[in-house]
Amino acid sequence: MTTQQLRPIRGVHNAPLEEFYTSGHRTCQGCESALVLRLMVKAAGPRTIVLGSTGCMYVANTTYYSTPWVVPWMHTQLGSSGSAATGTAAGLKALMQKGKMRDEPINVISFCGDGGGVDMGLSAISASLTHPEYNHLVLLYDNESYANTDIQASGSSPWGANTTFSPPGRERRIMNTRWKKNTAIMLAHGHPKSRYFATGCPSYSLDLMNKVRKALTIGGPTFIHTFDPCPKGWDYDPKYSHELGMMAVEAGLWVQWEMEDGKLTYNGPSRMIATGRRKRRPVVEYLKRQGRFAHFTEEDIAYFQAQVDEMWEKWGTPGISSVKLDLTGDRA
Ligand SMILES: Cc1ncc(C[n+]2csc(CCOP(=O)(O)OP(=O)(O)O)c2C)c(N)n1
Ligand code: SF4
Ligand SMILES: [Mg+2]
Repeated sequence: MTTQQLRPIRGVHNAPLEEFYTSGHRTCQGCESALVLRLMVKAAGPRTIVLGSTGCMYVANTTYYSTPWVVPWMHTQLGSSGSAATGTAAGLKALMQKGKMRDEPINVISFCGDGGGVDMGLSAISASLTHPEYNHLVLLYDNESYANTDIQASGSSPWGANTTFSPPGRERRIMNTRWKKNTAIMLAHGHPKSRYFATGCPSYSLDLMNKVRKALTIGGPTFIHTFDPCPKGWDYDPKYSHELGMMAVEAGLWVQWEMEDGKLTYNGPSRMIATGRRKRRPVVEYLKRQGRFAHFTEEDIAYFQAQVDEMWEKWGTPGISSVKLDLTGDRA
């Protein structure tokens, strides 16, 4: 099956004016996950089918009899974004081959949250990435918690964050002792036949829209992971959503990259940091702006900074992957 040839958008002034995710949703003010979906489908255009797993972006978007979706949209189970993507792409292909529908390139995009993709549906996403015969994009929007059910910690929640699963106490301050899972590069390393993987952030809207376009144009199964500030779960004034996304990237906490046919490149500020043209901002500025880290002591902040420093200074691919090549370590 061929794909739509979606050309890169050169500058925000050239972004399409049409909206396919409009009014009718009930997400919080300043919800960056909602903005991700708006940019995603704006980039994809009208001949698109969207599938969405359970979470804020299902529940708040499709209250009974109201929806912001202008394109066809279907809900799928919390851990099923991968299987819904494969199944829909396979179904379309079969119908077209049998002549039961017009043979035309239709974008299939399946989205899930971090609970749905980093944790519960990881195996289904992995399976979907092993089927080069089907064209689809899985977009994982990461608000760093199971937000819809009241902000439980997920495998993508940051170390030390106050969530309903990890409330700081008098005896023990740090309850979430896990470091955020490195999902996108794990999937990129593990699925060599899939041609496109990327990270994104709605604070860099053009970059995100062009990544969606590239993923849909290149064909086969593709994957994008976005970083989405969430005013409710992260506890800050909604007007700072965009700024927080930029601060996370500038602190080197969230790294903007893409991998096309196995070639990995840094994008935007992450590229400047990786090439030494820009210094990372201290993480304390980012942490202090959010209520979920309000219990942090100087020692906690220093620990957090040290972990980020290690990502950039000790990892094999700075900020992205801890894997290092060592040809001297053979014990034989
Ligand atoms: C199998 C299953 N377990 C639990 C739930 C309850 N549930 C609905 S939404 C949700 C949170 C999903 O979190 P995430 O995927 O991160 O999306 P977000 O709500 O953060 O947008 C949970 C646990 C469910 N719908 N299905
Ligand atoms: S809780 Fe967070 S992710 Fe959910 S609608 Fe509100 S801002 Fe968006
Ligand atoms: Mg979530």
